[in-house]
Formats: sequence, C-alpha cells, structure tokens
Amino acid sequence: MNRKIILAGAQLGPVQRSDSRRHVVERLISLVEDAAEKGARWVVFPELSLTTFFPRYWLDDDAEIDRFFETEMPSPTTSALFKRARELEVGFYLGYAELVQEAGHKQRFNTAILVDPMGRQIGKYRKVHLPGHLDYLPTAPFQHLEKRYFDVGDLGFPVWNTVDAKIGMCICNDRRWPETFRVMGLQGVEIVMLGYNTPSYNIYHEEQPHLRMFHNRLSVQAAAYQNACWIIAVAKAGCEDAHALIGGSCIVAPTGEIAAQAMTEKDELIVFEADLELSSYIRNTVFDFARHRRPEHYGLIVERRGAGALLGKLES
Ligand code: CDV
Repeated sequence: MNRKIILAGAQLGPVQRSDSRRHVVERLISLVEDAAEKGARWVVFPELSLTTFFPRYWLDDDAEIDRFFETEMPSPTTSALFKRARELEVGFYLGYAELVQEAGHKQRFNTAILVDPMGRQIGKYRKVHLPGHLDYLPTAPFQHLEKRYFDVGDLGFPVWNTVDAKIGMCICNDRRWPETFRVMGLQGVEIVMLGYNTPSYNIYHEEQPHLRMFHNRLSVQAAAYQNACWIIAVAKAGCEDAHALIGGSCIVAPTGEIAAQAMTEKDELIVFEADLELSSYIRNTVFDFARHRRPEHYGLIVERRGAGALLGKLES
C-alpha cells in the first residue's frame, strides 16, 4: 500500500536584527503559497523563524530580551500566516521564542508549534537540548546564549496522530542527540519536523566550516534510518548581521538518503512526494524494536547524564 504525501521545507535566508516581524511573515506566507502550488500538505519553517538568531547577542535589559519573544500564538502579526495556510489547507511547523507566565512565574522557551492543514493548533514542543552558555564569553567570536535566554523545555518529545501521519518535532541542537529521535521512534513516529539555526563557526574550537554541514547531515541521516522515519530539517541560513549560518535544509527518507535539499542560503522551498510506507520494511526487519531492542541493557541511558556522573549531580 502506498501512502504518498507531499512534504515541504521552507528554508529562510537571513533575518536581520532590523527586519520587522511583519516583513518576515510576508516571506513565510509567500513560501506557504509556493508550497500549496506544489501540492504540499505540510511545510516546515526554521527554529526562531520570526527574528534574527538573537542568542548571539549579549542582552542585559529584560525588556529588550522580551521583544524577541511572542506572548501568544497566533499573535496579531502572525495571524495572517495562520489564515493563509488554512485557506490553502497546508499544515505547518513554526519555530519561535515563547514567553509565558506559568507556575506563577515568567518563563521563556525556544518553541515550535504544529498546525494541521485544517488550521488547528495541535501540538507544541519546547526545546530540550539547549546549547551554549549562561555567561558572557569574552574570548568567543560571538555569543551563544541559549542557556541564558531559555528555560529547558518541559513537554518531552510527544508524537501527534495527525490526519496524515504520526508527526513529532524537535529543534536544532536536539538533532545531535540520538535520544531525541529514539523517544519519538518508540511512539511510532513517521515524520519528524525540525528547524535549525547553526552558525558556520564553532565558538569553542577552531573547526573547519565544512564539518558543521557534515555533522548536521550525519545526525539527521542516521536518525531517519535508525528510527525508520522521514525527517524534514530546515535552516535559517546565510549572513545575519555579519554572522554566517549554514543552510543545507533537506528532506531525509527512512533509508537515510537525502530525498531533497536546498541549493541556496536564501528563502527556498524544497519539496518531496514521500511514501510513508517506505519505512515498513525497515520497521519490520532490522529495526523491529519490539523484537530486537534490549532495554534491560540500556539502564545507564536514563540513570546517568554523563560518563561517571549520576543523574542530578551535574550542573547545567
Ligand atoms: N541553535 C542551535 O541549537 N544551534 C546549535 C549550535 C550551537 C551548534 C546546533 O546544534 O546547531
């Protein structure tokens, strides 16, 4: 049996600090229209789609930090995107910075939501693996302050049973951690949607820029194969305020092969007609989890955070 569905990734070129949300939303709408014209049912936008990648800046003033965040979704500015996508019956993943008052205090998350082709907001994911640091790094060429600006996500890695497929979400650095995908794989995920902002340079180590793309691809291709799922991995790319971000958005098949990839570092739509049944032979043979996994030997994965360190004994 074929279960074919057209999937799309809407890579964004750079968003400058001076760009308005309204202008970014116009770009998103134009990509949704392009996706609809190509028959896509779902389109994935990047992590923190609505603004520049602000964790590169040291910001002291709370009000200035809050300006990068959304307090409701849809917000007055993004509602035009929700409306257009619903008219065109295109579902989407949107990454943004989320500011909430929960459990009696202010919390900030690096968030993605899932809106189905009927316009219903059916899922929310908050980034679990926050990279970077808390304090100002005077020797770094730029900052990566996700640990300062965001709380660790508190929603786990759920999978949503949508009208078309079982869909899961994660965000950027999450893709480097096999646990992210295995938790979704154990729920039978069929499509994982993922947005990213990956600087071309490593602030901790002189690393050749080509390795950034290699590690990106290595992570998503291995994860797709090992969990027999499709992955739509989508970048915000290009030069944001003189800071380079890798592109390389791609749609990966459950075989681990790249089915479609971006050629530019600009706004660019990639599409692929995916057969969701392609994963069946992998799920039923080499990665038939129920037959072959040996959880009785995996205890350390949940007992320890790092080599020799008991859970809870480490600083974040
Ligand atoms: N936005 C990110 O999570 N970026 C990280 C960088 C810091 C390496 C990433 O994993 O791509």
